[in-house]
Amino acid sequence: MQISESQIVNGVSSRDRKSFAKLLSICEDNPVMANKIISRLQRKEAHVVGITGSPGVGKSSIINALLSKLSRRVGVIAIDPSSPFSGGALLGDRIRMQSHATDQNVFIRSFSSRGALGGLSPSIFEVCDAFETFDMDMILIETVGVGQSDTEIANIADTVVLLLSPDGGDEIQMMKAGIMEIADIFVVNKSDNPASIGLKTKLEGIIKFGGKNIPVILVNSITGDGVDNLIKELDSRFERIRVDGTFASKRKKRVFFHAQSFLRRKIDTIMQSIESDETDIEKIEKELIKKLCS
Ligand SMILES: Nc1nc2c(ncn2[C@@H]2O[C@H](COP(=O)(O)OP(=O)(O)OP(=O)(O)O)[C@@H](O)[C@H]2O)c(=O)[nH]1
Ligand SMILES: [Mg+2]
Repeated sequence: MQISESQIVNGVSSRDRKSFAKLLSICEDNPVMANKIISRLQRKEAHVVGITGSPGVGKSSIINALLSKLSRRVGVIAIDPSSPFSGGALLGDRIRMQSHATDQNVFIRSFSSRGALGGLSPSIFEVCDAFETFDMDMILIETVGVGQSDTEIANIADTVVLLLSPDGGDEIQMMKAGIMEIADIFVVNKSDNPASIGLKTKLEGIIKFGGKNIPVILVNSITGDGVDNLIKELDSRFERIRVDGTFASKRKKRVFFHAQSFLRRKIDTIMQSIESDETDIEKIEKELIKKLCS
């Protein structure tokens, strides 16, 4: 049965999960319609937290641990790599977070990154806005964790949490420069591994050397040890950035990045409809502009 825009608006306002799920699908398939529906809904400014780090560092596990301790409305956006080889990882994420799937205050949705750069989904901005219309207090985004190109999360998140773990060899050495720079909070996960203390000390040394003041928190995502400290740090940061203007300026920039992502998607869609055997770039450009303006 076809569901109308007004039905979705009414459903989402009254916290109906089916209507919200439908809105998320629209975000993926039809950004124009999604933005239109979102603009008709009330939005709450949630704390948008990006969780990033190398594959296997414990991103899904820490989200699971956070969900167990956060007694508030939380949305989870998990980005699955689109590669067919990572089917196992996707299933793992679902199983790890499954225990929270029936919690009325939690809404978890996985999205494909569909080959988009930056380890995020092309519809991430619409999806994040949509979660804010569903009365969420916090939105957790798990990135694919592809390393170098994983810095786009800073364009959308109010706070970026970078996870490291001691079992990945010399992780700091392997980290690409850009990813270290976008972190607002560092978490050394897998604190049950004794090498985690050394990693924390090393990281603190690097941060101090760089003249920065970024917290490093030791966590065990399986037992939940240290997760309370992370929640405290997240909450105090959210309070701080709302007072000192960082939040407002990040949100302003987010609108720009949203527009950029929206227009890229639009151009991509038009390009797919242009004759692929056309070899004259100027003609292709003219055709694109004509379709963009129509
Ligand atoms: N010992 C220990 N193992 C952990 C901890 N946190 C996560 N793990 C394990 O590490 C493995 C990877 O955890 P995930 O949460 O799937 O890691 P991820 O970063 O989400 O992985 P991808 O999504 O595939 O990039 C799993 O086998 C977890 O059980 C921890 O604190 N201690
Ligand atoms: Mg994961």
